[in-house]
Amino acid sequence: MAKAEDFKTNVKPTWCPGCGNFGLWQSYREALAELGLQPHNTAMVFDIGCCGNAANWHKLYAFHSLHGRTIPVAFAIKIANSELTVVADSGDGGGYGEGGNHFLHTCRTNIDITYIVHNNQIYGLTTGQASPTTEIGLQTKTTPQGQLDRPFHPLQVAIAQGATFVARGFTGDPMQLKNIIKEAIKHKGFSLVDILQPCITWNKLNTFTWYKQRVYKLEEQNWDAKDKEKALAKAGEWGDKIPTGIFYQEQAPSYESQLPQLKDKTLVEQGVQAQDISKFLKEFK
Ligand SMILES: Cc1ncc(C[n+]2csc(CCOP(=O)(O)OP(=O)(O)O)c2C)c(N)n1
Ligand code: SF4
Ligand SMILES: [Mg+2]
Repeated sequence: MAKAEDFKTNVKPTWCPGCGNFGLWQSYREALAELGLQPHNTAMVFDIGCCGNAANWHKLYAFHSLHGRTIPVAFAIKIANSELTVVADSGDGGGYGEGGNHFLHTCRTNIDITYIVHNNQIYGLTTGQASPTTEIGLQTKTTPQGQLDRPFHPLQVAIAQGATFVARGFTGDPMQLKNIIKEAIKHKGFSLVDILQPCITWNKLNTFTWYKQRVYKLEEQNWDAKDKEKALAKAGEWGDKIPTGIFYQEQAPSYESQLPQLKDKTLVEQGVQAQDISKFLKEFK
């Protein structure tokens, strides 16, 4: 049985002291251990960003991909070896901006991967530009007069696009966060966990205190996560009150479980054989 510490390398994190990412890192390790996972049967794909640097301090199959491209890599890993637990890990910039198209369309597939997004409402690593989730009015390096665009609502988008598990956590509540991550990984299908992760250096509005004053837990409100219409409305709640927890969950066959090519064996177990493609090439003559 792996312990939480078994998922940790001895590389020291370079995050700013006090960054919300520390809480998430801890919740991750505990969730993986409590699910009985092992470093050799868990793959995590990281984006480029402060969040993505965690590729260096997670001991498992860690892949540091390109900005906005965690989902396609995670998708491919799952198709190649459907027995692995696969997690894609991104920031709000990479996940909802550069990788927005992957996000939109993967919600529709129900591939069994978990998508964790560190939502600090800012481009952190590149020193504080506005991201898709930046609040209207926030002054950043790219919006010196204040952000004009309306923020992207990842949970509403995911529900509308057909995602079968949609949740929000907060790094200031590591216990709830761990439990959400566990449920997301256990879920058979595409799961989104958007995480409120304060960037203490570049986002001076959405601080720990700002979130603490607003967040409340759905599980304390007798929430029915099967009601899609209510989930869609609840996912739009943002302001004086910000709900956290599992907004929506439905059971449906996962993408890879419906592929006839994977019915008997995973792709990696099938080996590579030479195929005669001359018949197809003749069509182009
Ligand atoms: C295609 C591409 N565009 C832009 C960049 C530059 N870049 C690297 S990290 C980053 C910001 C990352 O922000 P986010 O995804 O929110 O992660 P955070 O650093 O906040 O955790 C940007 C713009 C890049 N590496 N590749
Ligand atoms: S810049 Fe922000 S997100 Fe990046 S490590 Fe520092 S506090 Fe964390
Ligand atoms: Mg960010």
